[in-house]
Amino acid sequence: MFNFFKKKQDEQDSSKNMSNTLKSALSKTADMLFGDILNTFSKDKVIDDFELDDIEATLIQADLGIDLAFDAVEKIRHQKIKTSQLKDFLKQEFSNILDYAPQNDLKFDKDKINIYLFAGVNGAGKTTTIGKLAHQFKQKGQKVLVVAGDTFRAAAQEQLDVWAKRAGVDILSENKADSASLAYRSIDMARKDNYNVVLIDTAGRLQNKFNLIEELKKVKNVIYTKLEDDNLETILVLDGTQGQNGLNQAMVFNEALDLSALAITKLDGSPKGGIIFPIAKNYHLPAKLIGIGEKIDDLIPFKKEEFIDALFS
Ligand SMILES: Nc1nc2c(ncn2[C@@H]2O[C@H](COP(=O)(O)OP(=O)(O)O)[C@@H](O)[C@H]2O)c(=O)[nH]1
Ligand SMILES: [Mg+2]
Repeated sequence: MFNFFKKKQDEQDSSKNMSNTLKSALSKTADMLFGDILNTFSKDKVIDDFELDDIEATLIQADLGIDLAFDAVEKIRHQKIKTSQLKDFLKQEFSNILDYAPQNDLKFDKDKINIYLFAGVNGAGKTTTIGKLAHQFKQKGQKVLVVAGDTFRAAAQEQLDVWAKRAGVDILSENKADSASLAYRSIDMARKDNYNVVLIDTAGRLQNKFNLIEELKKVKNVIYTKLEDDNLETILVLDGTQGQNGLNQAMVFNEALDLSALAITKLDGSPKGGIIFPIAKNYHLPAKLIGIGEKIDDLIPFKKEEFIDALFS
């Protein structure tokens, strides 16, 4: 289904197909939330306590987290929301929650060197997301360098190499280098060879939290010392199937990197897209990219209205 849409997609009709693709990708989250909640009411009446408990449980199950679910249910109770008003109420409520995070696109300035530093636990989808994004930038005519900063596993570097070839972009990769020195050299290389997009991969061994944080801080500091402008995006990649674990990961990586964006992956296979809401509320961290499959085209920009519409369609 995704492929069918994609094959027909071109620049002109991409926005329409984008929302179809998003709807398909979010259908599991939407079904869980609203298949359950909204389809259980037959007649229009004020929502009762019993139903409020159901709504709260459903919101928690969809990974909104206990606090947001509780807040929403309390508002429904106090405002005596009727069953016919519930969908619009929740839509507005969800939209408001996302406003805790600044809603803007991925930073990009064609006249600068744009650095994108990716962090996240192993398996979250960092390398894949970098490959997809490299492809998108390349398609738009940018000169792209990917940096194999996950230096602990040879396989991780090889995997990025495969993506670089697929996207037709250059790679900076070196055995046994540390990620901070690679990041340092990547910026020199970008200046010298006129790359304007640099995508940096990193390791994600959360088991050794202290070392991981120190290493990431070092990478970020190196980048800061080399760049004059605010053209760095620090992106947390979260596996959308992991639900509430994402909150803890946001805390750890935010401490290390003062994150500026969220990429949420695997929403094609997950009823858990709801995690972006508590992350927006607690960390003011905006979702900017959504992974909806394993292929090179399966990455779409996050747009608040589209996301909410897809969730409530
Ligand atoms: N279905 C699906 N799989 C994904 C997506 N993004 C990544 N993956 C898969 O998740 C696995 C781990 O991804 P990888 O990029 O290696 O994660 P990393 O360890 O964070 O670099 C791979 O098998 C990817 O193909 C996505 O958006 N959807
Ligand atoms: Mg990787």
